[in-house]
Amino acid sequence: MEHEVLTDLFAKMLRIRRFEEEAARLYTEKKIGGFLHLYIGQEAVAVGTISVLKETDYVMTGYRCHGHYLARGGSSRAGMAELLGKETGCAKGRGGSMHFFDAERRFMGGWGIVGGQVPVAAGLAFAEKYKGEDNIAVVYLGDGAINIGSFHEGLALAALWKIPCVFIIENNQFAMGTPLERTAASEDLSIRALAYPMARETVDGHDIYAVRATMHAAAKRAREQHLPTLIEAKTYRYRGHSMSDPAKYRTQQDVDAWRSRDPIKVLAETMDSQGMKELRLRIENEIEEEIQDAVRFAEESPFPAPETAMDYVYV
Ligand SMILES: Cc1ncc(C[n+]2csc(CCOP(=O)(O)OP(=O)(O)O)c2C)c(N)n1
Repeated sequence: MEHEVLTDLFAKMLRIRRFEEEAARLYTEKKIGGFLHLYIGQEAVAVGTISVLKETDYVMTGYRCHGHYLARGGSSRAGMAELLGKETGCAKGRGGSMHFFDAERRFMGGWGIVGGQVPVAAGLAFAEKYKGEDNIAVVYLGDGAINIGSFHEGLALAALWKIPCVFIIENNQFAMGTPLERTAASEDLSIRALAYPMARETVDGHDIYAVRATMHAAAKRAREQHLPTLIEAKTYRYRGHSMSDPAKYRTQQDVDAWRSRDPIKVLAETMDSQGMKELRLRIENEIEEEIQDAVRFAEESPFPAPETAMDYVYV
């Protein structure tokens, strides 16, 4: 892989990791209200897939959305401010952790209802095809979303109407505290694509090279042939479902096994072995400064004024 690409992927994954580690700290200091679902461990999926998209493609995801927002180029400052409910946040402090949004970057959220984002993304893809644009829509969902009606509605229409949509199941092995084997009869989640039918792929979500190659093929299929793809990326969240989950339903050995192949650690080692250690250390410092700046910015920003509570409410 070219040095420039390697450096970019490393920086983007590290940005997400450090952003969320700081978010966890601020949460325990009670500076963030509501829920906080961390993406830590899954970074290679968002960064790898989004890295092959065009700026005009659409991206949508569920409530575990900080990683996708940052991978899409969302600002650390506006993301951190959103977590703290500040006016300067990417959703003007109205959305919080689960509802990051950045229309300029075509990042359409942050969606709290499990699977609800799937047909909405299919609609975005349909609109692009209808208008004759060559943009595609990419939507992320958890393994817990594949038994929800809206998942099947989205896929059925995408196959029927031949729309440029890529559906990515981030199989992090658990839906809250429920392991996958208690909710799905097959370990292979991509077979769900066969019913509609549409192309399907399974990829190691810790291997950013494989993730990029898989996404590249799916994006090309969508862009050039208007055909959807269902991708299952096998991954793992190192933290609990949300900050309030002590994750007692799994062993430390399981977590350590995934951590031993940590995608950020792997890329750091690759950079070092290719004579890029100095550059890696410089990037680590830059990311650290960026995240500390984002925390300061968020803490110093004002809360939305009470009289603006009804702004941006359509009905
Ligand atoms: C329709 C709906 N049902 C239930 C919930 C409550 N809920 C929130 S997260 C979650 C688990 C989803 O797990 P998964 O889709 O695997 O995503 P992950 O948290 O692993 O990223 C559930 C059941 C919800 N938000 N929406």
